[in-house]
Amino acid sequence: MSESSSKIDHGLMWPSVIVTGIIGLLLSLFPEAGKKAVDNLFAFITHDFKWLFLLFGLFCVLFLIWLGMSKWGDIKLGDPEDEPEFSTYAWAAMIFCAGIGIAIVYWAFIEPVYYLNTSILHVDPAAQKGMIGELAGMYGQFHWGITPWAIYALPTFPIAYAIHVKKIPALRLSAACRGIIGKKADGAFGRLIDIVVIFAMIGGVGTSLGLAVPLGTALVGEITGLPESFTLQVCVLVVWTALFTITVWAGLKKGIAKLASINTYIAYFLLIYVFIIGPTTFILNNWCNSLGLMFSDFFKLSLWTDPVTNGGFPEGWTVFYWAWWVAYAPMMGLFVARISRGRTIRQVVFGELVYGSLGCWIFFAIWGGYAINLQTSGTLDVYTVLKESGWSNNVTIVAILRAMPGGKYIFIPVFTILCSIFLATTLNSAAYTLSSQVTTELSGNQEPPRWNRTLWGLILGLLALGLLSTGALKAVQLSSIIVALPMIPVLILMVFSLMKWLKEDYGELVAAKVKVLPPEKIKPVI
Ligand code: NM2
Repeated sequence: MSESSSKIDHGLMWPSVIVTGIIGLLLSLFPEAGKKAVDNLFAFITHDFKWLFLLFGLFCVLFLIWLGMSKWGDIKLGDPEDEPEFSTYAWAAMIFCAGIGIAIVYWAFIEPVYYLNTSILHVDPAAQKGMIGELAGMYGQFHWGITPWAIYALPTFPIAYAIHVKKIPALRLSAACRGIIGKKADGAFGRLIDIVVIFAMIGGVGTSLGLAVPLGTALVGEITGLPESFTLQVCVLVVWTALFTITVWAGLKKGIAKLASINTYIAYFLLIYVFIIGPTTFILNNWCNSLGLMFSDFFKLSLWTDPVTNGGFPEGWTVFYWAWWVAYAPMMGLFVARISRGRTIRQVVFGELVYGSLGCWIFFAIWGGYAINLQTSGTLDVYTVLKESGWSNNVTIVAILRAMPGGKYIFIPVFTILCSIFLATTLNSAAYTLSSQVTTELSGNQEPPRWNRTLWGLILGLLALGLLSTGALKAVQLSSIIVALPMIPVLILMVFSLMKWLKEDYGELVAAKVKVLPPEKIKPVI
């Protein structure tokens, strides 16, 4: 684990650090002007490009299903004798934990609450209460299901093919575009791609931090009785960043990995807890129903732009989510590619889509179902709590948790631990990936320099501070949306690169392959 021979690519590192630092500072110093700029940009990108985000999401699903089912699906990501390094369970669990963090615990309770009184797909919430209740459950499954996981999975294949088959040490995404851009990957064009990727990661993490810090503050406030304020948020952010900095500095990488695995048990506990206090049958019925609605309307949901009334639903939700996953896609692609050597394209496509979606569906089915039931059963008017708190997600999440039996003394404290660990692990892997992106000559078992990882942690903290100063959820969402836009063409380039490589290497084999098993290989009927 030596750090000595690694070099920093200054041309990549400093522009990204400086630009992010300046944005963070400007937003903190001029929150009002920042908020205006955010509103305008948000409206512009999400409105003018919503078709692009939606089409891209659907493209990812269709392309991957085709790829997995086609003859290319048989191709192994590795040498013929390579066997998968991890068991399928461990592999799926690692993918899920790497891809999902604070975001799901944040949205699973609160997202359906918004839908309970919103006109979605032109259904009038006042006139069609039953339908709106059902859509509230369904949309959670849609927004956290196949499409987002397909967005995550897309870059995995070009990267994995580059690393395991072409043997290019593709720590950078420009290398995975080589099939199409060739030598240009080493020049200005390659650098442009890598800068887009770095900003995508920064923007995506900015959204996660921007959501997590106020939630953490609200939870700390609930436990300690301190009133929620911007100052308390800053304190929480500073403590979190400081803790993170100390762990990186002290080289507690193993410690963080351990914390991450403990966190999965905490998550299981909190899921089972809510499933049991239930109402269990409502949760199961509602989940079953949601999946039905989602599958039957999949194309309509995937492409709904609301072009005539422009009510803002696709922009505020679907487009935002797709963008957020796009922003995280390079990081996930690099990670999943690394752990997937020895698996076939088909195994990885369907493994990631199925296990990933299933994991998210369970969170939304249980926690989201619980929140919907509070409203529809008349136990707690969560929608009114949300509205009267001035659309404060945090106040509403705390109210939902407090309504549970044992909410205050069991669920909330454990939930707070869950959130803190998730945040630490997300911040840690982001700082780690960012610094390996700007470090050259890093071999497989080397770590990027410690100061560099710490600096990234601090810069991300500064960005979060800026986003929080505007006090606007839109600023936090925009952080992902703005970086995802240029990331889409990069991802498409990678797909072309992959297809070119596959045809070059396997074209003839795949075309000639006749798959008939010899009779002795057919298992006898018992
Ligand atoms: N995604 C899954 O904050 C986090 O949980 C990281 C975010 C892209 C919405 C992942």
